[in-house]
Amino acid sequence: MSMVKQSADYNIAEMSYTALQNDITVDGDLVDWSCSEYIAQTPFVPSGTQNAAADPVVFDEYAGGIWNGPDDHSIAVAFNWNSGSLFLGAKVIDDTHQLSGASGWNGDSMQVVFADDERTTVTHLYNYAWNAAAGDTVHHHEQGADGTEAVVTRYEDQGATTYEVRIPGTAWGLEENGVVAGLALGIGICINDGDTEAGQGGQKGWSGWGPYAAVCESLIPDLHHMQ
Ligand SMILES: [Ca+2]
Ligand SMILES: [Ca+2]
Ligand SMILES: [Ca+2]
Repeated sequence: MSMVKQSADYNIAEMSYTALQNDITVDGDLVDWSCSEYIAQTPFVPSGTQNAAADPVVFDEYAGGIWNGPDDHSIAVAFNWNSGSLFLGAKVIDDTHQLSGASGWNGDSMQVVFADDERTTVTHLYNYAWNAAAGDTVHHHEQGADGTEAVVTRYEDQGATTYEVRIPGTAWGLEENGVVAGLALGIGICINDGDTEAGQGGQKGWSGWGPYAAVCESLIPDLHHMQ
């Protein structure tokens, strides 16, 4: 099992990840991810408030958002699979939890985009968030099959939020328990931050792994490759 990380001089096209085969319980407790390699704070070209010629960042401020450093927002993401499912796990360090309504993107939330292995066609767009007011996890299946499971948990005392998501292999047209080693797909993860300080509510910036594929789905080359 291995993961190819970006080179020191940062080439976005080199980023790929080989997921571990592992059974994950979708319950908000990341203890079952302990053997997984996490991708954390990967740089990306910003365009929320800058242009594509800007240096890569680990957080892109947007719409007046201000990033105060890792305690404000920082992420680690991992992937596992078993015969029935692809699993996504994320831990987000975040000083305050804020979500506007029951949105899947306007505030603290995770947006996931999948594409085909050639990274030319978006196949799935899924958004998840913790809706504290309702005491429930938001599932927003924007594109692709329904039937994903997600638990988003806010640990207020730790200033942290976890995301655990199960996407059934049937969402890719595979048979029940038809996921096998060697399958590959394109993936982008965008994790948004909104905060409770004045003027910081809603989608005020993001980090992620190829986040522009999720925020702006026309930027397919931003997607990474996973098998
Ligand atoms: Ca778990
Ligand atoms: Ca924050
Ligand atoms: Ca937040």
